[in-house]
This record gives sequence, C-alpha cells and structure tokens, in this order.
Amino acid sequence: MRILLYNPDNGVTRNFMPHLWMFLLQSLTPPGHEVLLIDGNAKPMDEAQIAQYVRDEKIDLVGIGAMTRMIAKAYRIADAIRATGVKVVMGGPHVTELADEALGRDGGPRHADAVALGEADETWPQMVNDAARGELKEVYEPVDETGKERKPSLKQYPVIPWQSIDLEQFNLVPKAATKMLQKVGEGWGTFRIIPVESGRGCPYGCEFCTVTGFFGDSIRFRTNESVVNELLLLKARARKEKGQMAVFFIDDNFAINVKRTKSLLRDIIAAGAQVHWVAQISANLLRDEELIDLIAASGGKWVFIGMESIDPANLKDVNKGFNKPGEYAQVLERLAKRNVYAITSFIFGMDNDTTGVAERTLSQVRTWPPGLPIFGLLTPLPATPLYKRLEVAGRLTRPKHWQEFIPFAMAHTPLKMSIEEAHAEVKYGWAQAYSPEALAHAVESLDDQPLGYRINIFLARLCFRGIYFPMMGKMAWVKVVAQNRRTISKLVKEAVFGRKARPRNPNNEVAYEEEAAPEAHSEVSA
Ligand code: B12
Ligand code: SF4
Repeated sequence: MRILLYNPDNGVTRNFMPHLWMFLLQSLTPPGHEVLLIDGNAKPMDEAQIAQYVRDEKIDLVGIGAMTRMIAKAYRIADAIRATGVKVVMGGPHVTELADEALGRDGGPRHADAVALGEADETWPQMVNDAARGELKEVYEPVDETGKERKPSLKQYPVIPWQSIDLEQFNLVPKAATKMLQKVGEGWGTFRIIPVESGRGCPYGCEFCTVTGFFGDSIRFRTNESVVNELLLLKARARKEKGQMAVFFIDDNFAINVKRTKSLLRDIIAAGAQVHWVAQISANLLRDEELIDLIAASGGKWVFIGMESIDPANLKDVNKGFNKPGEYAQVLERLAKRNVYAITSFIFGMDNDTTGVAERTLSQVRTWPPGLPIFGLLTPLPATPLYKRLEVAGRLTRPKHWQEFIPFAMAHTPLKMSIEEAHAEVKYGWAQAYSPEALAHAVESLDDQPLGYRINIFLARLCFRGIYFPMMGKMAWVKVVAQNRRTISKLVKEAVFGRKARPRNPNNEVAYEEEAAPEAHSEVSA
C-alpha cells in the first residue's frame, strides 16, 4: 500500500519542529509498504488540495494524528479524504479520549474508519496489515492477552533512519540562503530541530495535563545506546549536508529519574554525540548541580520549564504544588551560569489569578536571567481532572471548545476575573515580554557574555514571538525588525568592529578578550 501520514497545521503559526509520531510510525510500518509524510505546518494544504494529493499519489490508506487544538481541522481533512473513497485511521491524544466522536458514535458525523487508542507502537503494524487485507477494525487498543492495557516497552526502540528520511519540508533555513550559508562555519545550509524521545511517562499528575493519563505513571526509557546512536546519526547527516541539527528531547520530564538522565548524558559525552539540545524538565529536578553541569557539557542549551504560576495557591489548585516559585530565580541562575537558558511557561486564568497577574509575573521575570517566557490560558483538555472538575462545577462555557478552535481563548470562567480579563492578561504578557525594550534589555543583561550568546538570545526571542504569538506574514516580520533596529545595529556593529573586554559581574573577572568574528549561529534557537 501507499500510506500517507498527515499532521494538520496548528492554526496559529508554522511549527518549528516536525512531529515525532510520523517518523516513529513510518519506522514501525511492516515491510512492503511505502509511507509518505505531510506536516501541515510545513506544507499547508486545504481539504481540496489534500483530496487531490491523495488521488494523484494513489494513496491507499491515510493516518492522521492531532492534538485537541487541531482536531477540527483533522476531521475536515479526514472527511475530504474519505469522500475520495480512501480509508482514514486516526490516533493521538484527542481521539484516544474521545474515540466515539471520531467514529461518529456520539450522534455526530463520522470522521475516521478506525482509531488507535493510546500508544500505537504495537497496534500500528496490526492496523496496516488489517487494512492491506481489507479487514480494518474500528478500534485498536494496546492490550495483552487478558485484555489489560499494555504500555509498549521502549527497550526495543526502532531505528529511525534519519540518514535517508526526506526532511526537506522541515528545513528552517530559507531555500534562497542555503548555498551561501553552507559555507558559514561548519555549515548552516540547513537548520532543523528534530524531536527525539529518550523516555515516556510522568507520574506527577498535574490537573490540566493529559500526560499522566495517556502515557501512564509507569516511566519507561530507551537504552542509552539507542539514544546515543540516534544522535550520532543526526550529527552525521548534518555534517554531510553542511547544515545543523538541534534536538528537542520531547520527554515530558527529561530528568524524571535524575540518576538515569545523568548516565545518559555521560554516555552522550563519552561517545562524542553532543548536539545542541532542548528538553523539558520541571524546576524541582534542577536542584542538582552535577546534573546541570552534565546538561551543559552534553550540548543542552535550553530547558523548557513549566512554571505555570508564581502563586503557590494556584499551583496547589492544579496539583503542581511541587513547583516552588521561591526557588525559580535560583534554578535559572544555576542554568545561566553554564550558559543554559530557560523557556519559562506560564498559565493565566487559574482560579486564584486576578487582574494584573501578567504584570506581577513579568516583574519577577525581569529579575531573572534572560530567557523565553511564554504565556497561555488554562485549558480544560478532554479527560483531564481539570475538565471533570470544571464540568461538575458548571463552569465550562465551551464544553466542546475543540470543535471551533480559537487561539488564546478560554473555555471556562475563571474564578476571580472575567474571561475577557484573562485574555487581556495573556496579550499583555506576550506584548510586554517581547517588546523592543524587553528584547534590548535581554541583550544588555548579557553584556558580559560573548557576542554569540547575546545574538542567540535576541534571535531566539524574535523567533519565539513568531512561533507562539499570532504573527504570520512577511510584513509583520518587517515591522518587528524595524522596531528592533537599535538592538540589531548594536549587535551588528559589535560583530563587525569587535569591542573591548569588559569586567564580568559580580567578581569583576575579565569575561573575554576583544572579539572579532561573530558566533551568531553557534547556539540553537529553539
Ligand atoms: C513535543 C510537544 C510539543 C511541541 C510541538 C509538537 C511537535 N512538533 O512535536 C511544542 C513544545 C511546540 C508543543 C506545544 C504545545 N503543546 Co505539546 N507536547 C509535546 C509533547 C511533549 C511530545 C509529543 C510527542 O512527540 N510525543 C511522543 C509521541 C511518540 O507520542 P504521540 O505524539 O502521542 O504519538 C503516539 C500515539 O499518540 C499514537 N499516535 C499519534 N498520532 C497518531 C496517528 C495515527 C494515525 C496513529 C495510528 C497513531 C498515532 O502513536 C504514537 C506512538 O505511540 C506532548 C506530550 C507527550 N508526551 O506526548 C505534548 C502535548 C502533545 N502537547 C500538548 C499541548 C496542550 C500543547 C500546547 C497547546 C500547549 C500550549 N498551551 O501552548 C502547544 C501547542 C503548540 C502548537 N502551536 O501546536 C498536549 C496535547 C493534549 C491534547 N489533548 O491535545 C500534550 C499531550 C501535553 C499535555 N500537556 O497534555 N508541544
Ligand atoms: S510535570 Fe509536566 S508532564 Fe508531568 S504531569 Fe505535570 S505538566 Fe504533565
């Protein structure tokens, strides 16, 4: 069969990274089938275009995966494909929780011929074989012989053939610049951020999160060897194409078992498999100095920290009391000392939030080492404890919010402010944190650091604005560049003319000697 795996666009921005599930299922497909991949974020298509593609390419089976926020688009695409007579199977967190919706068993229209519940590593090959025989079942569930749920072990992880996969659609370097940039340093003709998992599962059970329910609280890891080999493969490909590969370890909590994370990082270093990487780690696990040393030494550049709130009452409400706002600054300083920076994620609209929460949060953020703050709204995702609590309390204003996805819009009433006020807080957070003044401040606060770090922070901030904040279109970018012209010209001047050594605070050590060439792209900008 010719199989198409499709991930819909997220409806807000071009995503910076492809989705792992597509590559994983491609690698787990039984031999004898050809698998094509389309990520709607990189290759946008509407319903008519995808239907045409399926006809032109003579596709026999389509697999669609989607988060809740993309499910309406996923259903529209699925409907268009099914109308051509081709079977559609769906998987991922949303249809796992609401399989009846996808199968039209809840009174609504049917969108999928079959759904895969939960982790599909073991059920995908069965689905493909059944579809090839024309015997596709409606529901595929990972269960053992006794009908008990079985989580796949990651010890036998498939080799994803990164050396040969067509990654053209995921190159972040504009085509026109490729030839020229191939000659810069070790080569920047391509730049890709590749998702790699080293383990699955998180036992913490935060109230708004689907992970503990979906992946279970049993944590499973790949072998160090298999992760190291994957990094080596990515490094080799980057070298071959005179480009760069950065890795996003998509584990929900990369250091959930600190001992094991340290052993993995040591093996990465020993094998020379360092690439620039980003990972998600909760703040409570970043107290260990040796861990942070190993993060830095193994190529870690950015850590995504779900801080959620600076208010302990909010954190307690959502079962994330293990986050201690009092230690956020210390954690970030510890990382920054090793030139590792943080993507700090905040949620507004929590039950104890009142108006002004964005400014209160920002006033703390400004005292921390520069990073990438991001802001979202508390969202009741299906099957989470949060959804159930709000439903019982009659507080859901859009109980099926996914049927009409609206970016940055609440689906329930917060307790101590209105929905409109919560929306205004998120807008304020983004606008202030990414204003030209805030960007200039971030660059200045690293004045004692090499130029490369400052350029990196600046570019990362510009790009992050583009990833999360609805800022599509070339004109919007031109405007942002114009607004930040002072900082840009300051950095360019330093790159061209260099600058005198300056004392590093607080010990007044000289940080570096005169700098000649820029290291503009020496760090990852996740
Ligand atoms: C990496 C990641 C991201 C990346 C982007 C996604 C990417 N390019 O990979 C970033 C960091 C940008 C991100 C952002 C967001 N994310 Co996110 N993210 C993840 C994360 C940590 C890993 C995803 C992953 O690759 N998992 C590993 C793969 C193997 O698992 P999987 O995708 O579930 O696939 C398996 C099965 O589901 C199934 N399957 C999946 N698809 C299909 C399709 C078919 C046909 C079949 C048969 C099977 C199948 O088979 C796979 C193998 O077992 C997950 C949590 C998690 N652990 O999954 C959250 C998660 C997906 N994110 C989530 C959310 C909510 C978001 C945000 C909305 C958060 C926010 N408020 O900003 C944003 C949305 C951004 C956007 N604009 O789209 C939720 C989604 C829940 C839901 N019901 O939709 C998750 C589950 C985490 C959570 N907190 O609950 N995210
Ligand atoms: S720590 Fe992160 S992954 Fe784990 S349950 Fe909480 S929000 Fe989800």
